[in-house]
Amino acid sequence: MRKLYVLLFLSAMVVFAFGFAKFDGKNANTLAAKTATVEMTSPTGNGASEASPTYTTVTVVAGGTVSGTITYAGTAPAPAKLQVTKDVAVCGKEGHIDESLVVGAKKGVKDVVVSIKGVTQGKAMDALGTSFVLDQKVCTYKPHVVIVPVNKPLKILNSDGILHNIHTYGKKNPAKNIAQPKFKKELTETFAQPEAIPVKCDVHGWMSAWIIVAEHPYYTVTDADGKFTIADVPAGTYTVEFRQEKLGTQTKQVTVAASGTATLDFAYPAK
Ligand SMILES: [Cu+2]
Repeated sequence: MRKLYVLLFLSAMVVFAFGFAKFDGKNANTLAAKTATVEMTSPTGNGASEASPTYTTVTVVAGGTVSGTITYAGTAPAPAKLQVTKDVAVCGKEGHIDESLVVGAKKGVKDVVVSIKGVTQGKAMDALGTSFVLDQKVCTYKPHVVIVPVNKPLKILNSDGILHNIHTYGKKNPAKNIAQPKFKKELTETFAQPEAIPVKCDVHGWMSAWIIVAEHPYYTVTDADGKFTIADVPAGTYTVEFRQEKLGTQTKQVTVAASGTATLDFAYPAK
């Protein structure tokens, strides 16, 4: 009799397992979408409203493109030269400039973070890349602005063979203050909340960078000519945010047609 019970129990397990596997395979997208909806609307009242909105990957059919140029409407001063006051043998191999505002020959503004606000579904996060690196090289952060998705590892490299110190000043993410001695070529950090986080080195006061923690893949940074492109945008009307550390944050509306390209140029007023 007892054997019979065991047999029945095992049979039930097998049926359940197969049933679940089938459901899981066929309805994975539906399940993920439902879970996302529940999480976003759940009135838990325990601080969940501050959590990053859930992003769901879907197949973007006939996605459009937003592209444009961010300029400075005025004559920008040449970036200030920074004085190397420590570890000159390594840090002085190249000249250093203040990268907090870099305006190109045609007034294009470099390193403006461009993002589409409030996107909850669309292309895969991999559109931002699969490897995210902030290098410390000749005592400069490269790049000056790095985008990393939430909870994805950011590799922090020390290419200089001297002591650097990563000091992040997040408000939503815990601040980090990590010594990276010369033998520590690589360390990895993750960030759980979307935020623009200033980074400084306590050893070399002139070193400065930004880590942009992205909750969805519709983020980019302008190139040296101030140009940007964001592709595979589902058709619709969006608010696009421009963020520059010295010039501030601005938003603009844009409507993206299916398979279309919307041009969105913006000029920061002269300061
Ligand atoms: Cu340093």
